Order: sequence, then structure tokens, then C-alpha cells
Amino acid sequence: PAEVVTLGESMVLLQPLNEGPLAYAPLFARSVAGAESNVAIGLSRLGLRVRWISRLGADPFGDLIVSTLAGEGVDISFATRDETSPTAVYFKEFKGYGDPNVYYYRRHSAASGLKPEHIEDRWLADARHLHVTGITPALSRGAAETVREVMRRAREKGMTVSFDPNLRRKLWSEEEARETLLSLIPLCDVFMPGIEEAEFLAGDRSVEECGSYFLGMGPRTVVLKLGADGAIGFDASSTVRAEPCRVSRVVDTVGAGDAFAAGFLSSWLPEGSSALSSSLAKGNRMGALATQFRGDWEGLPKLKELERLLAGQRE
Ligand code: KDG
Repeated sequence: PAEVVTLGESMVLLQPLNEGPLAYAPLFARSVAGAESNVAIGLSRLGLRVRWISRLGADPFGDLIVSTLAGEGVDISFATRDETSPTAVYFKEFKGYGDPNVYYYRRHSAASGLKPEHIEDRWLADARHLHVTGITPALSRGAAETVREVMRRAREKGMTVSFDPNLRRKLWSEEEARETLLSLIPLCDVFMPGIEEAEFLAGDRSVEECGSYFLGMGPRTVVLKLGADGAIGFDASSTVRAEPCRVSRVVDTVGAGDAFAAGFLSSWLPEGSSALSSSLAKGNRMGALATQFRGDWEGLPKLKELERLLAGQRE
């Protein structure tokens, strides 16, 4: 049985070996990525039992995603293969500064065909937490309704739900994104936007005002990820600021938010809001680690390593 369930699209990721314009990149390293499966891998490495649900093409790239996630100990029993639509692909372009550019090849992918009628009771069986993001709702109307319905059913079963809006502007219009993401916030217990996403959704508000604005929509915990400035958590009784983990060089920021989510949830799930401060610290540590490696999740630690790092020991 799974403790945590997550649902969303994963893609094959192709990363150029060199920095510079993608048009002139001759060689690529192949990996697998997707916000929800990144969180699944992060949690699995920290010792939680995680189930990942999606649709994949009945193609070699679908095979690669299945074997990668299974190899990471993630339960993929309900990842369906679609005979008519492909597994999605995306490319990163490293500029040598700032966030990499990303190029998606995911229109009409298998996962964009997710529909509420695909949902099975077994998906949530025995689980106590659901993690979803705002990427899958951007793929298609059916995918958006699937995410909304899964959130609703999880809450009905008494599970807790975390939601990372993960705004991806390339995938939909601002209006559609704002309306859909705002409408999903009341269906979650933990809302975890980055600072830019919070501003996009809450308008002209300070960090503190964003916290109370989102709490007012229903979640009992709100976590604002401030990137290099750490994170800040809000619940009914407290506001907790967590200092960032300093890193000497940032190699790849993509996946840092997912690593944060895995770190945060790994302690929030067993301990609840009494552990807000230590959950934020774990989130920050995991997020910082993710920026140290190319690839979204390759650098994520196992539990022992994370504990050692949190205790301040290097090796
Ligand atoms: O959070 C990391 C994701 O952005 C990356 O893995 C790709 O899922 C992805 C997306 O849609 O951007």
C-alpha cells in the first residue's frame, strides 16, 4: 500500500552536454522528469511508499519512464499505456546563468488524454496523502478535471492533499492559469507556491499578506518558497521563516521546487503542523541539493544522507 499518491505527466528529458544555444547542441544526456514524479522519487528515497499515476505512450520512452520510476521504488501499477498517443519529451537549454530554458514536445501526449472517467478507486486505496501540481491541469481540460476530481475524492476519503501551483506559462494563457489554479486551492491542505506564483495568484500583496490570503481560501498550511532566500510557512497559529541553505554554485534550478516539496512533506506528513519549522528546513535542504546537479532529481539524497546533512556533517 502507498502512503502518498501523486498524479501527473512525466516526460523523457534530453539535456545538452554543453551550455549554449540548443540549436548547436550536438550531444544530449537522457533522463526522465515531471514535477509529480520528481516528488515521488524524492519521497521514495526518503523512505516513504509512493504511488505515481499517469498515462504513457506504448512506446520506448514510456518503457524508460516505467523502468526509471520502478527502479526508484515508486509504485507504477496504475500507470496506463496508451496505444495511440506518445510519451512526451522535453529539452533543457543551459545558458550558464539563471533558470534553464525549457522546450516541450507534449501536445496530444498520452498524459494530456487523462480524463475523470479514468479514475479508479484503487488509485487512492490505503493512501493518506495526495500530492498534485498545476502542471497537469494545464495539459487539457480533461487533465484539469481529472486533477480536480482526484483532489475532491482524496478529501472525501479523509486524505490530506498538497498542491504546488507550478505555473508553466508556456502551457496556457495567464487568464486560464489564474482561474484554474485559484479554483484548486480550496481543495488542498498544504499550498506551496513559489514567490512569483504567489504574486501571480494573489496580486499586489506582501509576502505576509499572501500567506493570510491563501490561508483564507481553505488550506491549513501555506508554504511560500523564496528560492535563494529560503521559505516561509504560515498556519492558523504561526508564521515561520526558514533560512536558506547556501550553495556555492547553482547548476540547474529545475526540480528544486519538487525537491523542496518532497523534503517538506517527508516531515509534515508524519508530524503535522507542529513540525512546520523542521519541515521547512528539510524542504530548503532538499531544494538546495537539487540545484547542484543537472537533471531534476538525480542528486536527491536517501534518508540517512539527508539526516547527516541536516546535522551539519559533510561526509
Ligand atoms: O518542476 C520540474 C518540472 O518543471 C520538470 O520536470 C518538467 O514537469 C515538468 C514541466 O511540465 O515543466
